[in-house]
Amino acid sequence: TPAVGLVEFRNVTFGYPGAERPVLDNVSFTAEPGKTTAIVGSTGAGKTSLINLIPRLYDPQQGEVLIDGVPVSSLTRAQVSSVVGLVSQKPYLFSGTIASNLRFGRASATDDDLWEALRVAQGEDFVRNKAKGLDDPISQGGTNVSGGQRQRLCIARALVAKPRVYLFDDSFSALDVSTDARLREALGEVTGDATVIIVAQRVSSITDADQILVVDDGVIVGRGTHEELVERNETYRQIVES
Ligand code: M5T
Ligand code: MG
Repeated sequence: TPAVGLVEFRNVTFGYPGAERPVLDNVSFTAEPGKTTAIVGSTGAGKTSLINLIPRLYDPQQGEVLIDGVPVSSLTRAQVSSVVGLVSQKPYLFSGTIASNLRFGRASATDDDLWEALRVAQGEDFVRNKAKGLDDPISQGGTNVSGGQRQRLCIARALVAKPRVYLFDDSFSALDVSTDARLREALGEVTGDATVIIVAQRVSSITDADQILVVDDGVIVGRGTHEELVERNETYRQIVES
């Protein structure tokens, strides 16, 4: 049976190898299919560390991360990757072409699939303006495209793979406010019943999320909708005002 993509953290505590104290302390939450879960918190709060546990870039020392009730620790990285699409905070492009970078997660994708992903990721125009379009060369690390273009290509790559769980780690920060808004609207139309988890610096990007988790120094100190948190969470209010 195809995965649904229900993500669950159960009392997860995690520290980097050799570090004195954990960066995540007893974190529990559920991210549901068809819904958007946003994660906010100040720099160094542990947002990237949290999201990176889902595709098993690291494993927690205590507690469990589960997808559809199955501990990810019982799955290989390849098995998790077939369900989870991570757009990392430092998006990475490989030496090749735009097309080969977009097909990274799904070699069978057609050119139409790539253009559709680019449309959603707000990358269609700049790729059309490239001399060779989808076949335009990308240098190692994507140094021949701008930071915002790199971000959009990496978002498009995740869309091409059509995962059950989308993880966007600060993926919209290099975009101007109106591009950000267009992208998230288009994203909402295509992610459908997938699980979407968005780490955001810019709170305006996630005010419409179904659930917002406020992370402070490795602990979830608040959860709710934007309206609920503005009403009753001081840490969230500070983030909104900053
Ligand atoms: C949380 C440390 C980091 C910080 C804490 C990724 C990473 C982080 N850390 C490491 O020691 N090794 C690592 O590989 O963990 O960091 P984070 O999870 O990156 O925080 P964030 O994503 O909330 O911050 P930001 O700046 O992206 O908003 O003490 O040194
Ligand atoms: Mg981060």
